[in-house]
Amino acid sequence: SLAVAAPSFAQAPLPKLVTKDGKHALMVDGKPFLMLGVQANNAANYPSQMPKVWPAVKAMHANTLEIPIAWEQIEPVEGKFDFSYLDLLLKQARENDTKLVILWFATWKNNGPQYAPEWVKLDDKRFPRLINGKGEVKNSLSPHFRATLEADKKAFVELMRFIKANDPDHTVIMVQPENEVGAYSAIRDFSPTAQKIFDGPVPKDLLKAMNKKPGTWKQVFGKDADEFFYAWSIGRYVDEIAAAGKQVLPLPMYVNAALRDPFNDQDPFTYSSGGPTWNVLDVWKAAAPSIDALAPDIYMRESEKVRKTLEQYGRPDNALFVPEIGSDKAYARYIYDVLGHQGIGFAPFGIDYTGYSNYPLGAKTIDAKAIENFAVHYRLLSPMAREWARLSYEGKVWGVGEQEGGKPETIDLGGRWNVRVTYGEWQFGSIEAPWMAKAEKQPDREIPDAGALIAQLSPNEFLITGYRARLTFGSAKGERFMVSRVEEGHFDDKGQWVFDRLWNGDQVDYGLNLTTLPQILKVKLATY
Ligand code: N0T
Repeated sequence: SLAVAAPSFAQAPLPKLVTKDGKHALMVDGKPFLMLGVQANNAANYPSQMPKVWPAVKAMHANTLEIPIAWEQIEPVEGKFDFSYLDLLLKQARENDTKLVILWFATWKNNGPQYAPEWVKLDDKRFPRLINGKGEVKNSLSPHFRATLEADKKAFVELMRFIKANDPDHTVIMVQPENEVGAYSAIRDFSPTAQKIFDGPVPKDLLKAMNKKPGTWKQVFGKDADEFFYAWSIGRYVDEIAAAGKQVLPLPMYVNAALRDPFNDQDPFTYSSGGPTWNVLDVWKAAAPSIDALAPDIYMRESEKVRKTLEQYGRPDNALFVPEIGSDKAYARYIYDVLGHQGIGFAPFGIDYTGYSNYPLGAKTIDAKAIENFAVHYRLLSPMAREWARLSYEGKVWGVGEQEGGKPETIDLGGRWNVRVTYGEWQFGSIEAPWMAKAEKQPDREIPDAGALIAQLSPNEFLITGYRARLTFGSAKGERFMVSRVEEGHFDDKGQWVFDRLWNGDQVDYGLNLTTLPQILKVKLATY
């Protein structure tokens, strides 16, 4: 056989979002990557703040930092670009062995153009704002004006050029064009320019995607017409910017969403209308083919709502990615739900020591204690992050965060086996057993903080880990079975499994109790 020498151009492979059989992986350095992220506060994007950011990234055991780059920062004067901050950020990220997600704060940052340069946000004539249904001019730029789109696109392309030229090893793994796009207190732009487009025909691509017959927006979409029109308009706008950036450097790009009520129809006047909320995901998919994922920013604490949101955004045609979630303890357990829904990444918002906190959305203060609420999970997961990402992409995985009240639940593991997850147990006995009635309750059970992960390794073999949860395997069909082998081990720094010991006796008699220690088990089931 011929031994062909590998070519010597050691170009690192480009990060990429891939999909196979409806499952997704974020490929980094050519292999599935699990992003254990943090997002820095909005105004953390200056050299003066970085010494307050990196220690928080370290304390979290995060592998990725999401951080803004503001349009006003790179193009303070039209046509004159300054990438000194990004240059420093790239160097420091490499020194800190941390990947980056760049957040492009430009035309829209939570509906407004606050991060656009003054030459944009103070020039109403050239860059018109929208007019809502009541005839009020709002502080949100309209997506219907070419000048705004061209200006934003030009700056974004410069940004991507800088990344391409200065990041050959792909420290930057994803880019988020804009931030929580859409408009508050307006369903769409009602300016004469917008109205004219609205009164025209629905574009063919959208008709096809939504399986609709031709007509005007009102005729085709009825009561949803205003919001669908706005979602389409913003989607096309963002898509053109993303596509131009990808021409330069095709990094994965996603759009983050300020959410609406996950269960009920909510008046779009009361949320960020036009953004990729669950009711317009198909509109966005058709409008923005250059966008790899539509991603929920989660600021709801109830597990019912969070789980519903994960179902809505984790689809065969949409990789689940949570680029923002609240920073207090009640949110930390959702890492397990996100991974259970084959999520590719997770990032609590506002994690740095710059002194800001967004309570009541998140924690009252961001300090070592607040960070530790998440770090316990990242410490557990980071040595196995690559392995988990591979199993999630190629195999079958499950995961649950503790629900309110520590409600137990049983997970079906594909037909033959199931596993019951219970909380608040001591390692010995069962809190449901009458003879345990006098035992004390487990401490620190007010805020749910537990969770469990399960991955199938072979038909009768599972990898499990988690935090403060008991896992009890069962036979779905009532077969006579036993847990025949429970191996505790860990992943070394190359991601190789290392055997530590077998669990047996007390360690297995009352289910498999995962505590606050980082424990990973390989469990074999057998019938007799
Ligand atoms: C987020 C963050 C930052 C249930 C808020 C959340 C970030 C942006 N917006 O700190 O501004 O840049 O993406 C909006 C949440 C709306 C309130 C939901 C109440």
